[in-house]
Amino acid sequence: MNTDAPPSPPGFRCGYVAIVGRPNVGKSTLLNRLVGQKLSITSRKAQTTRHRVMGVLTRPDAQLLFLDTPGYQTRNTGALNRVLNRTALQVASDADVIVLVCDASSWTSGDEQFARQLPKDRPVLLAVNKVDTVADKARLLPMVERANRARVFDEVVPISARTGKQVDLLVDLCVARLPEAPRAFEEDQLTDRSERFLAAELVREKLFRLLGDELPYESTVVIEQYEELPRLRRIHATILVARDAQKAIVLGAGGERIKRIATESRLDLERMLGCRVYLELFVKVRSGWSDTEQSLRAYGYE
Ligand SMILES: Nc1nc2c(ncn2[C@@H]2O[C@H](COP(=O)(O)OP(=O)(O)OP(=O)(O)O)[C@@H](O)[C@H]2O)c(=O)[nH]1
Ligand SMILES: [Mg+2]
Repeated sequence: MNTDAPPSPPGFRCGYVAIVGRPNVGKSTLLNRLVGQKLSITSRKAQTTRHRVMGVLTRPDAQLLFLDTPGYQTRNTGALNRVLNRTALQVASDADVIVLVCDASSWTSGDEQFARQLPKDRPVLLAVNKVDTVADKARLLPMVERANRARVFDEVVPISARTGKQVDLLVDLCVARLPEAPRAFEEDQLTDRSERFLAAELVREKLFRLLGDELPYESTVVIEQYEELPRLRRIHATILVARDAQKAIVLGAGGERIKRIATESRLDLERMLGCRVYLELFVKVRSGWSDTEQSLRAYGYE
């Protein structure tokens, strides 16, 4: 928090808004829409997000500190999954306002189970996302009724993170529930994450997007070297997998796939950083890196 910030106008509000929910409901897409820039990676696969990512939205009357979280999963029980679920609940319990995102197609037992675990003493807004995929909006009513049986939500807002529909309304409803406080970050600051972190995440996104169902769940990206030069970044990154067979999948026949991952990552990085990027990408096998919470911590999983 910045204690040197100039005084904010009277009545100014500032606080944390946790964005939580099951995997794949559109939390990261929503965060990016809220701040108007891609900060958090997205894909069709479950549990794309693995770290808390903050996005700052500053308005004349308020500063919202949105926290994107890993999707809360009830199926897998491994160490990585445990850590991701814990992050989601921890962020929710530290926030001033909680936005629970669900998919407009249905309210599932997974949503139900997660909703019941959220803190009882905090405002929870239900964002029913992907309404662009529902032609008959009357279908949302029975779903919202079911959701309200799990807990009483302070507000229910149908939104589309993809088109931006009603996202402004969601922001207004969050602002109304934030405490009065001066802003915590500079007006032009968008996130608390470093370029280096965002670079690793963009590579991981390509891995998630370019590998079909054979994507090894136990893969991650480590930045080995990150050199900031004028109008150029020189980055060495390693994709870590747990087994030799997974390495072969990531490399692809004749190294085709890793080449594509590298090219698409580089183009995205250049767009994000606004400068040229030189990216070298390696694949390494490190068996057991995701087996224990201790080794997960060594790779940046809190
Ligand atoms: N049609 C439609 N698709 C959406 C919308 N929001 C997100 N999606 C898609 O849903 C998929 C999952 O989006 P993400 O933002 O990665 O979901 P997430 O909740 O962050 O997922 P995890 O990080 O895995 O928990 C992506 O293919 C998005 O493009 C929406 O409003 N409408
Ligand atoms: Mg996500």
